[in-house]
Amino acid sequence: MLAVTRGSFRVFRLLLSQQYRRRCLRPQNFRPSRTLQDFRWDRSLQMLSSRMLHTTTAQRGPIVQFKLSDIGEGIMEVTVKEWYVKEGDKVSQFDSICEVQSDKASVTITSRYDGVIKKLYYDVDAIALVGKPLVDIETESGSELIQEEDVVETPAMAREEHTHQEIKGHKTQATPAVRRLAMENNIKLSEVVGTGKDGRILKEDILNFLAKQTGAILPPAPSFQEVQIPGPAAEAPAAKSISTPGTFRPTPKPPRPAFTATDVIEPIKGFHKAMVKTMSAALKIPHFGYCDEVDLSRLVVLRSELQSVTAGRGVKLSYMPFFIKAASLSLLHFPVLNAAVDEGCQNITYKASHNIGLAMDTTQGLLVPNVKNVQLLTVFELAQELNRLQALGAAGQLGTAELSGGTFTLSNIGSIGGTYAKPVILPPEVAIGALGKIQVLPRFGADGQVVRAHIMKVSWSADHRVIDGATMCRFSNLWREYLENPACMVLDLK
Ligand code: CAO
Repeated sequence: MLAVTRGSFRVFRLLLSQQYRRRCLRPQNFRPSRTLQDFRWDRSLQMLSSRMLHTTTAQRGPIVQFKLSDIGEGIMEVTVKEWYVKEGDKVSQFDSICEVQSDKASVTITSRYDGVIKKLYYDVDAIALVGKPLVDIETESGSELIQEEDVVETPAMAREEHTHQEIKGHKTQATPAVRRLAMENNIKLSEVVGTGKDGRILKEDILNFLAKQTGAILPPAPSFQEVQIPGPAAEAPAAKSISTPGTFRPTPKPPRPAFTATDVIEPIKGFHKAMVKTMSAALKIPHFGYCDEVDLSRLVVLRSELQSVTAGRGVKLSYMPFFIKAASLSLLHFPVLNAAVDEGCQNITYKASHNIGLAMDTTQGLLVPNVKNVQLLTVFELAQELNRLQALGAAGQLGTAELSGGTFTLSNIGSIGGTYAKPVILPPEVAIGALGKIQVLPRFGADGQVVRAHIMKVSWSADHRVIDGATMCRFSNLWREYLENPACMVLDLK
């Protein structure tokens, strides 16, 4: 089961990591070969005819037929996931028109024009083809200027400014002024958490983002509170004096049972289609499985002591920063586990950075953002970064920067409630660990007495073509030792 589910976030991570080229929708009459002079002449004619027809067409401009342009990566078709407009709706520039999904990413199409939607070419869930019309917009008479930008060969920067397809799994709402501010500061909107209505990105959000990037000191993470994942974790007081392992996120309401009289067949598309491909690729890897249990009793005490400290600094401290840091410290001794192999397994690259991915249950489903350069971070910095990633995940705004470049993965299935798992490696990585829930169980203490111990099962998978069982086992032992004796981590922390 985990193997199948695991595939979904592998797909997101692997495929979203590929850099999309941003493209714009072009009106049907777009002719790249036309010069600026041609255009000015055309425009004079348009203005002249507009004046001549003043009484009948004063408020209306031409109907522009948008085609779905090439969005790269060899994508020839997309699924229309949602229309944000209907025929007859007024739209302004940058208003979202629809969400389409390829087998590699979701793309929000936004309007290039002020005008009225005249025709939608597809129903929801229909397949839209690249190069074919998507929507007709009757432009307003003042929209000639915008057409000019379509027709004139624009330099790369200007083209970027007028990008109307945005790669992300989430509809980003922001005014043109905010988009401009983001662009001028080289900020991707997909990486900004919007705090306005329905997640709209406000000017303050851009400024906050910028301040964080430049290291300016901000009040303790106020925006994090606003997008925190709901549930016990979010509601619990930040500085809990006792720790209660097993406080899991609430089980979501089970879907209503569905009874159908006949079998239902539906095509596999979008992310699921990509999951099929990536799962098939991953299963070519000979997986070596190794399981152990870790006694986290000392870590449970340590975390509960540190929780109030980090809370005072505006950061929530879970167990993940320790698991991740212990993994990084252990990877220093076993670099072959932080490696990548090429197709056909001809070469192995030992990665310098420990970019440790973590499976995350987000509003978009399972995603695997990674924490970059864990080898350089303190446990506190890791917690901070995890808070940021969780906030982005909760807001559906994890971007390519967070989702790409991972070198090793941990999947905390225990935070949902699982104990054991059989994780599937995310190619081209070579190892992955799945963490079970921390349970209070009886174990024998040093003097032979039965004691209450906080036990967590860990299940590793390694690519057996390049990693042998003994290496995996030694790595796991070292990782376990760090976690069972967290004070030892202090010795090895940079
Ligand atoms: N056992 C017991 N308790 C756990 C736990 C575990 N394995 N993992 C987390 N918890 C506790 C946390 O300590 C926290 O408790 P407190 O409120 O006392 O601090 C609470 O559960 C909620 O933690 P969290 O989920 O907010 O934070 P986290 O850093 O532990 O986990 C993340 C972060 C991203 C791993 C988690 O939010 C998440 O998305 N988990 C699901 C991952 C997933 O779906 N994996 C399955 C992939 S297989 O297809």
